[in-house]
Amino acid sequence: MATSTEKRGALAESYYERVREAHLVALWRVPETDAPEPAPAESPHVWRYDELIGLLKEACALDLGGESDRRALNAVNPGRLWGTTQSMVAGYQMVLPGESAPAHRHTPAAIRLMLSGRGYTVVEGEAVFMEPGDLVLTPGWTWHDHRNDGDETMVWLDGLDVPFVRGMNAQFYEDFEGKQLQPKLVPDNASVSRFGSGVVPSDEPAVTRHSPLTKYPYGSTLASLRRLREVKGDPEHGVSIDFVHPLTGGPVLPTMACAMQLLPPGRASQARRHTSSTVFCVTQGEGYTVVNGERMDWKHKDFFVVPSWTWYEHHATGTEDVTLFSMSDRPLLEPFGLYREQVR
Ligand code: GTQ
Ligand code: FE2
Repeated sequence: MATSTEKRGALAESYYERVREAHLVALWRVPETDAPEPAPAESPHVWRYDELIGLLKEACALDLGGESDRRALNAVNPGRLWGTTQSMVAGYQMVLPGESAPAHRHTPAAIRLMLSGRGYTVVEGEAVFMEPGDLVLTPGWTWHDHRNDGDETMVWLDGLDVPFVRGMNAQFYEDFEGKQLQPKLVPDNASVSRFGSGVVPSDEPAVTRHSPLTKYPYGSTLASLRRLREVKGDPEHGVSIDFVHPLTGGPVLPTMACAMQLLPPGRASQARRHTSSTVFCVTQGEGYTVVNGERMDWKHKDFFVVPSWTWYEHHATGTEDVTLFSMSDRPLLEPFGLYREQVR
């Protein structure tokens, strides 16, 4: 009896050995294939502005960062080896007065959320001026360089879809000829003049995959949120707006959607979870987010991650309205019927 069990065990072991050698795996040994719901590897986490700024200033003092031309610290999710979520990387970038970062382009798309100082990014020949709270797009494969001609240090949040693009083996990168700044080819802020007021020029028929509007200024974002709050009669859970492609109404980038919500002090957003993962950045005020029952405190300019399929709700504390910027990978899920959302 015992011998036959032993014999069967030995045969099974030899069987699995040969299955492995044939570069196969038995479905009945991969429980993940039938996982009933997402179990993301990444964890919720907050990156604090004050702490990271200290580290960026140290990089300036030590003259580090020249290797990459861009002084950015990218957030590594505690549950991952690399990347802030499975699809996105976020982090702060610092450009000192008089500094610039040479022009280059890459297939990963990027957003910048300006946090401190002012200056500009040139995107495909258009100088796009940035002030705190402004959202600026660098769509995939567009030439971009960053310049600080002023006397204040510029700091912004970078958000890129690098983990997704690399995961699909579709990353390409190029330096601009001679690693120079690119020439300005159109008037400054040209895309804002064209598309920035809720109207579109009648003779702009070509619809690009990404929004043709390069900048979404914080002043108009905040004004829209305040108007929306008024028409909704000061709603209990605050208000939220999506940044959209002016010609399609869709997300600003094919791989990343951006939004901004406003929560008055003492108010909280509805608890929700969805299959997209999200990076939030605090553009105003202070508060905390309850993620899977745990409280994460945050204040102005901090950013944090809420992984896929994880319950969360934001609370505004303090005396000022909270505005929370968010970027998510929802556009990567929706076309395939993979986006799901629940509200408690
Ligand atoms: O500023 O162009 O954080 O290309 C990572 C890659 C920023 C940038 C990052 C980039 C940039
Ligand atoms: Fe770049």
